[in-house]
Amino acid sequence: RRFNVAVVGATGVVGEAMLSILAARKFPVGRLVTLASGRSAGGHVDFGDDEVLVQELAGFDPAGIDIALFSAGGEVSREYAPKFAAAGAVVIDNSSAFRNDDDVPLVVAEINPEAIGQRPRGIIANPNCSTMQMLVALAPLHREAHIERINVATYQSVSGAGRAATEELGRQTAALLSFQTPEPERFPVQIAFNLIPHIDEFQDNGYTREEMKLVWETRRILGDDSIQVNATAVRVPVFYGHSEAVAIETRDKLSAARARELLEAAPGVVVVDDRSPGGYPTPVTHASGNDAVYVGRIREDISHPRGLNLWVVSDNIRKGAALNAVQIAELLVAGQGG
Ligand code: A2P
Ligand code: 11C
Repeated sequence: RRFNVAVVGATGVVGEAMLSILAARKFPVGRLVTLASGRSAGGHVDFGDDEVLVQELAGFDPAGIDIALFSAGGEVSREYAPKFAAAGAVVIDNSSAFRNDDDVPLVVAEINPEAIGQRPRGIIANPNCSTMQMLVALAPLHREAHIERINVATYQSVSGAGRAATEELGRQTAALLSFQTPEPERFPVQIAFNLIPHIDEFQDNGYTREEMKLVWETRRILGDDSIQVNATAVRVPVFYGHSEAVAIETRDKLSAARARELLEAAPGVVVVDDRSPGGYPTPVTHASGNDAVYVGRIREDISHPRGLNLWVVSDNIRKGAALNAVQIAELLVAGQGG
């Protein structure tokens, strides 16, 4: 059987990756519909060797669509995902619109695939990229030793903020190297040759929303409200690939050697941990354009008896967004989770 698939936000960085991953993994696509705003309707996007016409989302009739992959921002999802679901599609939504709703499963393919079966609203949420890669690495450690607390600092690439932000890093870098002073546009301050400790909106408690997503989403995906998460999310001048310095405290002692063993056996994880120059993953040398979550710098915390440190790097557009959405679609067509 083949499935009629809609990609909403098909011209964006995540939409483009969804199309390329659907084609590369030979997803059984029947009709493919690529949707975006009126700004890019009439243009074309690549799907394997084909070019597909981009249509405007507003006014599109979703009847007959089996699976809709949404990545056009929260507002678009809030308005259109329920309409696609009402027309019979299963919506896999990459925005943050429904992630905290109890009746919308929040799924990482390697961790809680069974959750896709409980989707009363016809919507499945794809986690935020920074949570996704962290939990692909931490879930096997949690199962073994029970994580009580996570301290994480993220180093997030500009592609997480979309195509325009990615272009801004390129433009600013070129301008600064030509002795010009560019005005910031998408980012609040200069991102080239800089770091910005601010992603998404500030909350009343002083954390940003990106930091709180690491708290909320971790608890939902691991199904454990007792896990404490303390996060600092930072934007860095890297194009593709988020990195995270993760420090966990476990209930049961977990040695670095055992953690390494668990991670080497974990689905979706590649351990790169040679303790030598270059023997660790970085966004450019390992993550960018690849599917895995790379883990290195595995070491016991010298300041805590049951603490462990990890360095986790992954392509935020692939495993962090598009790949996981396609993996969920594959679980659906394989009939797993009903
Ligand atoms: P468009 O190209 O027409 O602006 P990115 O995260 O890389 O910026 O991509 C965002 C994606 O979401 C793009 O495909 C963009 O389409 C799409 N998008 C943004 N706003 C809307 C909207 N109101 N309706 C449909 N698609 C939208
Ligand atoms: C970033 N994590 O890197 C964000 C992008 O909740 O889906 C994704 C925001 C979200 O900027």
